[in-house]
Amino acid sequence: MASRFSGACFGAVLAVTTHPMKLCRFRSPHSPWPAVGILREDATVLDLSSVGVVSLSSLLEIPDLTGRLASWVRSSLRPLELSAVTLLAPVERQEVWAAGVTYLRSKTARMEESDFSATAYDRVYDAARPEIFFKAAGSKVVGPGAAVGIRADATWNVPEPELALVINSRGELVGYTAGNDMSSRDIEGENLLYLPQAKVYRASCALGPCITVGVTEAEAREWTIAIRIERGGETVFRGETQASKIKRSFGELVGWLRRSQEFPEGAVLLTGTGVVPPNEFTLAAGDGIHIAISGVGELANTVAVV
Ligand code: DO4
Ligand code: MG
Repeated sequence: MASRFSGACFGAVLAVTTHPMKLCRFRSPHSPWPAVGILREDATVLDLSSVGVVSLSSLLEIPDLTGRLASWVRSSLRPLELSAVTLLAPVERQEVWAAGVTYLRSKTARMEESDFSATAYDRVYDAARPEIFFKAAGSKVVGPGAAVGIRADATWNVPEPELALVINSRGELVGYTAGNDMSSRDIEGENLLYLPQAKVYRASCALGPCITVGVTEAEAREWTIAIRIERGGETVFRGETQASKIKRSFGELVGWLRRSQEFPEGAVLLTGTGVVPPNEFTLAAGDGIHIAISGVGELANTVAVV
């Protein structure tokens, strides 16, 4: 059964359907070009290039997306084994933005790390306008299995596991993926004006492994966001939160993102972190980061100094 409705909130149009499906970008030995596919529970991928899908961003513009995907699933597309393809970040030329201090845990952690900017975090948590910052050009985003970066000039580095909202050019919230908003806490804590340097550098953003479509905001808010960090075969940090703890609605966040600007290719919006490792923890080269969002899947990356 598919239920569908749309509504406007802060200028954002939210299109929601039931019928979750997972979309991915991948490279296969059959083509030199990245392709878009449907990732299935049986660990196979349906290559949508055979039905004329040339890009993820154009696919996300289709009005009855889940209906169209269902019809392609019913047609006899040849499945590829997941093990035979390489998953790529599910983003093309879309800009990636990030909301911050959307969980109480994030506000508390930022206030601890900084002296004179503590009140800024305190205020933005309760302010009408959320913190939203530019995170990455789509072309710079790291995909599943690749290395995320820690800055060579930073001493306190952490991953930020976040639910990411995927919107199309009309501002419709069409899907969800898992994201890592890598951050240098020493740089951010030294002075709030250094935030772009703490957040935007080589390989500072990872997304994947897929985009789940056909899920309402209410359903996505029931998801769990978990992280595990491995070092030398041992788990050195594990944490978990719930998307329901995000203070603002997704419509509100998307609405603020779209104020006075357009996204002709669509955009991705990270929704903030609710898991912060203890203050004495910092990432090291070679660590493994596993971010799992129920409803999306696991995004796994290694860490490299960049
Ligand atoms: O204000 C600093 C960044 C906040 C952030 O990235 C988060 O809360 O996830
Ligand atoms: Mg963040």
